[in-house]
Amino acid sequence: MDPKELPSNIREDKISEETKKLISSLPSHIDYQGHKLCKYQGCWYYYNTLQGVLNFQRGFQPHDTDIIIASYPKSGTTWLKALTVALLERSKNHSSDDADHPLLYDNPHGIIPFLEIDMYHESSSPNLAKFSATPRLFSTHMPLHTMHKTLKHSPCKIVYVCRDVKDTLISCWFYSTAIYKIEPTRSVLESMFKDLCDGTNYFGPFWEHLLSYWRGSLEDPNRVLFMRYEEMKAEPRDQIKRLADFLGCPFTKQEEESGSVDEILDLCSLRNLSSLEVNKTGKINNVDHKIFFRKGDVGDSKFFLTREMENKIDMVIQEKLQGSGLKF
Ligand code: PAP
Repeated sequence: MDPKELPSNIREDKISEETKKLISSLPSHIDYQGHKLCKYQGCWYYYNTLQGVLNFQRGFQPHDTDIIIASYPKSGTTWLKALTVALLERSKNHSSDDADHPLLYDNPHGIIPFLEIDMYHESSSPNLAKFSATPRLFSTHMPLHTMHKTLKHSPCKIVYVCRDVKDTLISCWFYSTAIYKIEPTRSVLESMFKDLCDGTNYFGPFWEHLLSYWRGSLEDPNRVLFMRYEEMKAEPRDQIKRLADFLGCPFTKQEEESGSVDEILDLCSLRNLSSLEVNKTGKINNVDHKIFFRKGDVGDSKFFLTREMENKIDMVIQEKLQGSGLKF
């Protein structure tokens, strides 16, 4: 595959001489497609992503009202972004059936870009003119500790969504093979499974990722909201109200009575978003929008992982999360 057809975050064409030097001193790993990763501040990145992380750390100036949507990849980011946009659009008097609603014209990832992947991947001082409205909405797959220094004195809000890691593995298997335009074979799955368990995958180890936000949410629950994909699926009304409360835009009694909660859930449903023209045909960073929408089922992994694979992941989770209070 021509490297230019790859998403830019996987490539290694944006790294500075200084970053090259840094990379030569870091632990390294190669993924199943031969792409190189390195471990920086406890987390594995493809080289261009590392450059984006460094640029972010150097240049990002948080505003008090910023909102950052954070996640480990394939945990429900697209859904959470859509819900956040829809909740905040209410203050602009946009109801979910307005013809000019932003979700009808752009993919949630286009509306809320990733800091390290989209915004800071080329420079530590990107043009933020597009972000003049308040609150500014950003997203990230970086672990919380990597943003610690940059956000230390900021009261900005962070919403983290996590998901059963077995389901994220299967979701990632289908997503990454779709990007590379290869078959989702067993041998690819086995290789991704090994990297996941060894903690050597992109944005891994997953347990460090989960724990950084889990601890952050315990230390400062007004600043970090910890959500779960499975709870959002099981009790969507309660979870969207929880999100609205945290973001400081709770539903009024009148809104609840007029069905506004369900309208937003319908607008942001996988079925609805994936049926929109913009998500059937558009692209972001060389990735077809439609690849972000697949099944969205809880427990899908049981159809693809062997019992041994499930047991191994469960064992790793149990061992690594022990004593943290975080359970799956
Ligand atoms: P990202 O890390 O690339 O941003 P992310 O959105 O976190 O991906 O995860 C994609 C998963 O969320 C997919 O799960 P699956 O592969 O198991 O099906 C995708 O189907 C699911 N998803 C996307 N949009 C929605 C939605 N509106 N509601 C529920 N699940 C969704």
